[in-house]
This record gives sequence, structure tokens and C-alpha cells, in this order.
Amino acid sequence: MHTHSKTRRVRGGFSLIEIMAVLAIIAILTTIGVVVAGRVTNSGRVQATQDIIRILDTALDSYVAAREASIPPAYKDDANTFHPLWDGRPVGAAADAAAEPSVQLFLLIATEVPEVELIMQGLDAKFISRAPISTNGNPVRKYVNGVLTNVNALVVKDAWNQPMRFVHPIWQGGAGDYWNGSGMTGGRPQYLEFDVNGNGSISAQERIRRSFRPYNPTSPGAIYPIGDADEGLCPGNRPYFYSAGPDGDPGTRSDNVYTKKPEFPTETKGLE
Ligand SMILES: [Ca+2]
Ligand SMILES: [Ca+2]
Repeated sequence: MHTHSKTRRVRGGFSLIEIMAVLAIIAILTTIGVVVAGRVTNSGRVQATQDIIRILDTALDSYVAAREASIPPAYKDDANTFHPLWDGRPVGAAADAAAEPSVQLFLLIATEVPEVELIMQGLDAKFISRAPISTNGNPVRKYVNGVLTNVNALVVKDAWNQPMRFVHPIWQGGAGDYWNGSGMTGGRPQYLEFDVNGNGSISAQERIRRSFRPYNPTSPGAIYPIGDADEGLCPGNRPYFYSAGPDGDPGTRSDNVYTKKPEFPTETKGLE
């Protein structure tokens, strides 16, 4: 009888309250599991991205040692076009324009030193590829068999599949109107300028916008969807690499990935 009643109890199934309790527990466990898994994945990606930065830093050191010179602020191609090492957006660029290819251009220059090509082979293949390169819409061109030809260069992406970024001391800091959280703030130069070709005048290729949170003039009170740059100042005047982080926005600095965090200009230091 005893055994029979026990069997009946199991066969009879669970009460609604028991089922609800079990579902609630499963829901709680699932939530914890998702949060932990998310955290592990994200911190794993941060670490992977910091490893990429370390490899790029090694590439930079190797270039500087081989050339006994710092990395130049621009690259002159075979068509005599100057391509500046920008992390930012050029004059008149759309608010959501793709980032200028700072790391790709860095690598085009740095791989002139053979060791750098070897160093970059140490990177996991999923983070590196090769693609045509252009700055401010101008393709980089070299002579191949006597013909000016668009060239490819290495592209390095972070663990969120966004291009890594490189900041050269010539093109550091902030420039341009920015959103301070409650309104537009101007009062600083709209662009960074540098006469890279030394001809005594500034062309569109020598002027960038580098606002961490650009103001949207066509929609007052709104900010552009993605910032131009992080506005970072090079630590000790040394170039640095960073990632825009999980959100892909360099202008939200809190989730950006660095190995050595730069200082930010006083006017936006405390803002996010
Ligand atoms: Ca010039
Ligand atoms: Ca970010």
C-alpha cells in the first residue's frame, strides 16, 4: 500500500505551485548563468584586445628601433599624395562615416621594416586581414610594374570585429564642438591641423575633427551617433593603440580598451 501511494503521488504529477517554484528557480539560475557567461565572454574579449595592443606596440617599437626614428605623421604614396595617420574624421565627413584607417596606415608604414611583418604573423588569423587602403577617400597608390596601383594593407580588428585605432602625437587630443551632456559646447578649434607636406598651407588632407561626442547641428539637443575619436593625449608623447570597445564608439570612453590609459583634454576630462 505504502509503495502504491508513493507511485500514485509521482504519477499524479506536480501541483501548480510546485511547477511555478521550479520554473522560478530555473529562471533565476538561467539569469545568473547568462550574466556570468556574458562577463566571461566580455572580459575574455578585453584581454584578447589588450593582447592585440601589445603586439601592435611591439611592431611600433620594432619600427622605431630599425629606423632610429619615430613613426611619421603621414605617409606619402607614389602618386605624391599624403595620407595622414589620423584617428578621427576629416573635414565634412558624415556623422556616421567609417573610421579613418589609422592602424592599417600605421601597418603600411611599419611593415616596410621586415620584422614587423613577422611580428604581425603572431596575431591570431581571425583578427587580421588584408584590404585596400584609402584615407579621406583617396586610395593609397604605388607603382607596380610601372603602373600606379591601389595597394592593400593589413587590417587589425579588435575582439568585437571593429578596426583597432592608432593615435599619433601630431593628431592627439580633442577638436570640434562637442556635446557636454546638456548642451553644445564650442569655443575650441574645430579641427586639428598639421602641414604634413610642408608646403606652407593646409589642405583637406591635413585637417581632422577629433571630438569625443560631436554635437549634431541639424538636430539641436542630439549627439552624433558615434564620436570621432577618444580625444586621448599620447602618454609621454608616445603613440598609442586602443579599441572602441563593445559599443564600437570611441567617444564612449568608459568601455574603450587600452593597455595604458591616455589623459584626456581638460574640457572633456570629466565627461562621458
Ligand atoms: Ca600642406
Ligand atoms: Ca566605447
